[in-house]
Amino acid sequence: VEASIPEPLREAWRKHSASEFTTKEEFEREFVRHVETTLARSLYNCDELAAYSGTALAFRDRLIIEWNKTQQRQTFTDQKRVYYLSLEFLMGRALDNAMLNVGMKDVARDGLADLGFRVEDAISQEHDAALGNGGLGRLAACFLDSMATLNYPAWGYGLRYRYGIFKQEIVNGYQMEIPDYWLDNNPWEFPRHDITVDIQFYGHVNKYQDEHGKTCHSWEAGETVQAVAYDVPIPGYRTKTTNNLRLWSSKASSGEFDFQKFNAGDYESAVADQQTAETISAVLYPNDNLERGKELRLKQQYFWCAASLYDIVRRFKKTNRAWSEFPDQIAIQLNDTHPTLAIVELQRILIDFEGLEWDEAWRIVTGTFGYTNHTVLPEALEKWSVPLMQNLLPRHLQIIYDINLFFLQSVEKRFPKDRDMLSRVSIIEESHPKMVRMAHIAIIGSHKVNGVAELHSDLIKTTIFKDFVEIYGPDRFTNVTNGITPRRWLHQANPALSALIAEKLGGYDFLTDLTLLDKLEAFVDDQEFRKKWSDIKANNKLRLARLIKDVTGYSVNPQSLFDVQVKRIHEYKRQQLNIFGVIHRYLKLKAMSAEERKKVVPRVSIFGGKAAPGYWMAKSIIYLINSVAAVVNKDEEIGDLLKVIFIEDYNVSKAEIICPASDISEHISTAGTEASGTSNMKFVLNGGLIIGTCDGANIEITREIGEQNIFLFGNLAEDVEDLRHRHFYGGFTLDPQLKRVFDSIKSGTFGDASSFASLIASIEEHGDYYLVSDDFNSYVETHEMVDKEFQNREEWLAKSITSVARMGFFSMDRVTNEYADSIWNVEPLNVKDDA
Ligand code: CR1
Repeated sequence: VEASIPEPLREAWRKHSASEFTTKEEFEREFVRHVETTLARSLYNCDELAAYSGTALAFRDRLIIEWNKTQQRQTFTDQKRVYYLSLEFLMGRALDNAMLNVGMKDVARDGLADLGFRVEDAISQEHDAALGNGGLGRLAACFLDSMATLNYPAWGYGLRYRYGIFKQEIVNGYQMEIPDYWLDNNPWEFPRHDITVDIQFYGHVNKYQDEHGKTCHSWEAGETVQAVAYDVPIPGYRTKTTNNLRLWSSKASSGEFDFQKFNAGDYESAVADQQTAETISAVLYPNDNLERGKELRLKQQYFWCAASLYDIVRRFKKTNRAWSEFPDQIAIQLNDTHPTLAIVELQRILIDFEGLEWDEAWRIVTGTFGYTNHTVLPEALEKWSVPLMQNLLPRHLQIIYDINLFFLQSVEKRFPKDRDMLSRVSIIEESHPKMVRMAHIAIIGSHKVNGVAELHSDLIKTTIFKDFVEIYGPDRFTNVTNGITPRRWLHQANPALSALIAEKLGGYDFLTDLTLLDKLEAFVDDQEFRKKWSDIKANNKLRLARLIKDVTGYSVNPQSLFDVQVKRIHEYKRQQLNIFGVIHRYLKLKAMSAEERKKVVPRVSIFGGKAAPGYWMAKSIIYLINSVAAVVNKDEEIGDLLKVIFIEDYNVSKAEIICPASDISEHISTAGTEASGTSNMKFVLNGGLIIGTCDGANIEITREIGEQNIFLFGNLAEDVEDLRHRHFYGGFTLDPQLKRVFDSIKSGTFGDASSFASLIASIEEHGDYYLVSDDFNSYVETHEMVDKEFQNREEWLAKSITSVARMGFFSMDRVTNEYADSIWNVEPLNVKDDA
């Protein structure tokens, strides 16, 4: 249907086309208009939440005007586009980001002040958009910011979960999960009730011959669910580009619901069906680095992949290009294996609906997709059982078998008689039941596979995907080390530091070219600059101390060394190593004389992070941290020398307060297990030093900032296998200091010892898979060095400034450009000022 207005009538449109506020008065007018009309409030009942909403709506109007223009521009120039498929987008709050990216925060601050509000209070009313678990989801959000900032024609595609990651409450030391219903008062999404796709499930496949005698397949659905698009505008920083994040919501398909059961008088079950359909997009699976093979999760994946591909293909078909041009026009990036079904779906569209031959279709598919691997942990690698897939997606399973057949035939030719190789690389694992290995489809169906930091990219080539390197050669595999957006993680989270840097560098250009930070090194010895730098850190620590007081009730001394570990709770991330280290410190303090204690650097050990609800060991770690906190924090003999804090419900908006306030942060995974880590970058960019293992991006951070500026400890990835072996076959004794820690736990110092028995047993008795004992001594000694060096405040400051100056490499913009050059082959769209 042509919905475009004919040319003679367009004049009236153009005359009245929406315009953007630019002055304080105009902002105020928009704000009051929205409060009075959109919100139906008045100056007599405008609270802070309404002030937030009024401000957000005024900014939303601006974004949507730019969004419209951007979409028109991108359609008009018809360049190659990028589609970033991610099951998680951990966006956090949008208002502050919109204000800063648009460059109107000061206007809003002044306007709100005239109307009786503080901009900070309005901002803090916003509920985080938390459609993700951890680093993988946050990386997707940083991508969106960067792609818009750099003017790439790029869309994100995801699911519109009704419930984001659960809200964590700590009750008597235990984690409790509260549903996160985040959609009330969310002004940032635009429902597109006209953009819907019917998605099939179950049913069977019909095989038939067409009029030319060709064998065809049609999938007769057993069930249909409707996908409805919701669009979220993504503003770039200081650019006219506002890109789109399209999230799909599930709904009963109208044909299904309305008439069949309803007319049969079965109203209740008709409504129940509707609810079943809606469960598909109801909830984000709360696991980080763990897959559990649940049917609903597979349904989510197919629902989202099928809807997104339908949308992408529809847009492509409007251009009337030949199918062979598809990979020249479209790059699709798979954020981990979660969207792997998109590969199968595109092949299905091309052969079942568009009538292409297999080989031609497959060339298009592999030319289009790129796959990013984010983990080598075996428990996180996705596998779906064949019977499950057969039942839910019968046609897809056939296509997967065909992909596998052609692939294995080609492998067999090159490696004749290597049956082991064939079974290792097969898409199908010959277990009971048989399993579909999603990573294998992702590799076979993509032209590039990348890891997210150098060590990790090397590891996937030499371990989990070794055979594929032999088959395809090393060129299919590449590395793109992760980054972070400096807009949110410096400018927004740490406005004072950003302003100080801007003052020295003569403006904010470093926010779009982070390598400019290197000019800061010239000021390392500038006394006045140092003083300001250190005052900013002190203020950020005060801000965190207030947050700590608010959420835990504990008062901490902001002069103490703030030692932070915030991230998902996981055995491989080793929060247990940290809390055992804290107990060791406590025991040492208790054994000291009053005289000795005077020389001690006071410390606050700060933890935060969620455990997957079904991850018992992670929950025990949280309980241990809180149990230690309960004992240590009220020990008057110890006082300020040691405080232990668990900040509940760690999320993006809390990270924005925590990252700028650390003196030291912990990135202490067992070597070889943390693919990259990205909070390590956030902490260093905000002037904190880090203690870490030689793992993930810690290694490249060290290379950039210099090893004198980081506290590295522990065994290397190359030694992990041998060490694990030793735990089982003798030659291993528990670290004696760790043993003392265990003894004190077992004696009941921190409450009922049985609560911590399995945690200790995993180390003492079950092989210490994460090598806590092996690294304990080196960890403790390194912390002693931290204490010592922190006392030399001038030296510490110099390290802090030097490190920030050398962090340019970790900008998400470098990451985005690398993907664009080496994987997507796309160019930014040139945005003219008058466009
Ligand atoms: C990794 O564990 C990495 C992020 C983003 C995570 C973390 O080290 O920084 O990805 N992996 O690349 C993950 O969630 C499912 O895998």
